Amino acid sequence: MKRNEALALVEPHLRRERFEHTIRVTDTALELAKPYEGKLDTEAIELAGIFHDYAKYRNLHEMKRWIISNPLPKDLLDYHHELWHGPVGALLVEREIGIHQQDVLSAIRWHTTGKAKMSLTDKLIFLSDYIEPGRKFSGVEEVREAAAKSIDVACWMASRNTINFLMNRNQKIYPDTFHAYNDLSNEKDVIKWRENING
Ligand code: DGI
Ligand code: FE
Ligand code: FE
Repeated sequence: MKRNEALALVEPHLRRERFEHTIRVTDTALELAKPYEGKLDTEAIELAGIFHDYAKYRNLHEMKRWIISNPLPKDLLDYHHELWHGPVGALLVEREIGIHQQDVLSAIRWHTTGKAKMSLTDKLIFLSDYIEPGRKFSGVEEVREAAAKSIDVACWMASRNTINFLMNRNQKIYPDTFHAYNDLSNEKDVIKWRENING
């Protein structure tokens, strides 16, 4: 599927600012993918970026029904509904758009929480969603700088910042959010970064 065709399919499902965010995420992911050209399917990255927030504005009752009636983890229902649009999005992108590529669906599915053992494509979408130029999170600049050197360190920081942010607001943390953080902590660049900081 070509970029413009994909954008035309997603646009009616998103508000203007979300559509613009979608384009920035896609372009950030393609930029971060450049050093891996040849090892990565850039069309998969592009499609995952374009469709990552496909289900963002779906009706909550409808999303709940999708989770109940499909093979998705039921514990999602015990957590904030903000976490539903990734897994439900992957399902709907497959059914409604007809994209069956597992690497695309996986990156969409895990883009909010992350998970242990993310693929490089999963990581690039997860990270680009966090650092795209429109994001103003506190600490985002440090993550942008890290991304230029190590995708793993930058993903680890994004997941650390999200956990800190949520805990400071007394929110529950979905297990896969912690799994992403712990798993990334074992990557060699992250081990090195932590050793430098902790002395
Ligand atoms: O859809 P976007 O706004 O582009 O970004 P996103 O898919 O990363 O969703 C962002 C929200 O999800 C953000 O407010 C943080 C929240 N989030 C991520 N992990 C967790 C979480 N919220 C809860 N309650 N628990 C989590 O584990
Ligand atoms: Fe999202
Ligand atoms: Fe997003």
